[in-house]
Amino acid sequence: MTPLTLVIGNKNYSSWSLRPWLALKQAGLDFQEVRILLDTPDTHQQIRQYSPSGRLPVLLHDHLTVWESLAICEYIAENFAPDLWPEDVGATAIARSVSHEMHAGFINLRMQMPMDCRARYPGEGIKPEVRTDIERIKAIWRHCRKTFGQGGTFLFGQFSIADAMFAPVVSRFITYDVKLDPDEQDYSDAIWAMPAMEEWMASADQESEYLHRH
Ligand SMILES: N[C@@H](CCC(=O)N[C@@H](CS)C(=O)NCC(=O)O)C(=O)O
Repeated sequence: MTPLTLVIGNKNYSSWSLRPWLALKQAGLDFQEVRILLDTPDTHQQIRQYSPSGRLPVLLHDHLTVWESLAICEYIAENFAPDLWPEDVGATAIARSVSHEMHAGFINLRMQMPMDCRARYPGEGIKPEVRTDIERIKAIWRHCRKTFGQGGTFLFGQFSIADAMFAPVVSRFITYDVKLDPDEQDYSDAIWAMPAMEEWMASADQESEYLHRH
């Protein structure tokens, strides 16, 4: 198979990079990782070498360059790992709906509670508009777990792209100490306990760059 390369940002901060990285790991695919440091004087120039949008992550495969985290996850599923979506067509439709909702939305949460895996800022960032985002995310988790989650510990039972899309939110909820009800906590724990998440967090711990985002 032609090698896959995923170009990502700093693991501590790049929530968009985590999503396809997790999908590749869960699919058991070998891939090379190229890491570009965010917020340096030549970040933009370096990203532009790979990414037509000037954003990370980017997947390089064969002659193709695929950008946008969700499009990369879709490419991985279509070409190598169809079980990254649920088997059932209806469940897949909802998994896609919540994945797109995450990809396109929750701007307040993303602005006020940026991913910072190593840090702990309990209670910071919880403004009313962020609370609205949090409540919607928790409702999605509860609905998916209750309706589709019987076959495992993830939103649709087995791991899917929907879980990859929400994994950075789990990290944010830990950093900012967002209180969860028991069902929500069980889901958060399931994501946090994934060996691939542990691997990402361990690498984030090793990174020495510090971006001042607060
Ligand atoms: N919608 C994009 C968002 C990508 C994005 O914003 N990436 C950030 C890193 S997490 C980035 O490339 N920032 C580069 C910069 O701001 O110079 C996706 O889903 O991939």
